Amino acid sequence: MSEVAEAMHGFAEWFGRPPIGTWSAPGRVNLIGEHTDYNDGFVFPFAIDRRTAVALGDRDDRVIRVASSLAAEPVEVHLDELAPDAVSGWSAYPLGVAWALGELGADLEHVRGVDLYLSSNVPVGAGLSSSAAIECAVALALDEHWGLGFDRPTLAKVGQLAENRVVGAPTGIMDQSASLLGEADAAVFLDCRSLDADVIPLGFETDGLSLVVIDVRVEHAHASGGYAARRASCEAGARALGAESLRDVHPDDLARAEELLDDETFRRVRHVVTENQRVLDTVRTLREDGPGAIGPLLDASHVSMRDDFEISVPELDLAVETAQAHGAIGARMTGGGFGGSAIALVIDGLVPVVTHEVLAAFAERGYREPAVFTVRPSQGARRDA
Ligand code: GAF
Repeated sequence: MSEVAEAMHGFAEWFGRPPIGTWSAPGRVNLIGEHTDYNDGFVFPFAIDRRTAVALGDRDDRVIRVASSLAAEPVEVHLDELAPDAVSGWSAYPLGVAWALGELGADLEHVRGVDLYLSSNVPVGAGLSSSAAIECAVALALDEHWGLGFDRPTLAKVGQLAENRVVGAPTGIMDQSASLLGEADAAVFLDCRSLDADVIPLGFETDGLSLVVIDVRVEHAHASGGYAARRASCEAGARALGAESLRDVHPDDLARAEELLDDETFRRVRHVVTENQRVLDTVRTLREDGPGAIGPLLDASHVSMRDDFEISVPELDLAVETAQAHGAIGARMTGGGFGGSAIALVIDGLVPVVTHEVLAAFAERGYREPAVFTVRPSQGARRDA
């Protein structure tokens, strides 16, 4: 059953009536541009063919009730009591979105409550933004149902605000932008300072290329630890260099940065500065020479994350190195790091070889068996029924 059919079915089972509408939003793979979004930089992610669906029914009172295939019991909250600390656990994502809509200007005093049922086939903890998929599906559903009229860039901010303030993860705007703005066979080239977005055809299918995801099944959490520490280092680096953000530091400034900064902060800064340039180079290379030519930029991005930003783990390095050694055009870890997934751009015919070799390499090292599968650049959030 598709996630849309499952959401409609689950809704009817829990709430005893059919939903009045069903919306869905995808997870994402970031092709390149990691930890650049909260530095006002450039990213180049795409929406994937794994989605979260939300079925919605109206109510006569002002209660929001959410149920999910992933949770044993529904959670409910009165609209007058929505606040960042009033919700926790998995329901912080959908209920946080309802709160964030109000923060960004929606008049929630005159809307009625809703029942929501969520169903997803975006793997959780794989670094493919299952959280953004929930946020964006719910944001679009509530926006349309309540007639709020927010545009998609604003809905992306709603999802980010829910994640930052309600879930408590200091993340940027990339994942929600990919989930809301993505299109089939294309990636979203986003300037995270101006929020200008350009949807650029990838041409994977016409050029006979597949995007292989290797979920190394090492769990990460962006609400704690390394992610926030990296963000703090970037902000400290920008301050020390007298820049508003690392977006304003350019490759030519790195020699001066090396003199001014301690070694660790310098390497954090160098990653962001060179990664921004790699995003621009990837977009240009894609346009001029096609997707088969972007491999070296993906490879260089991984080295930078491994050595300078230090967000890779041995399992991600093994996935990348094995894919490269067996014919991948390019490979890198994707997402926030410390676990999650690696991606490899592979000629269609070599997918079975890369898959086999990655599984064999993990078995030989005694690592947990990774999940290896292909994803297709797909349409962003939409109403399905
Ligand atoms: C996570 C965050 F949610 C994004 O905002 C981004 O910073 C990414 O890590 C790293 O590029 O997915």
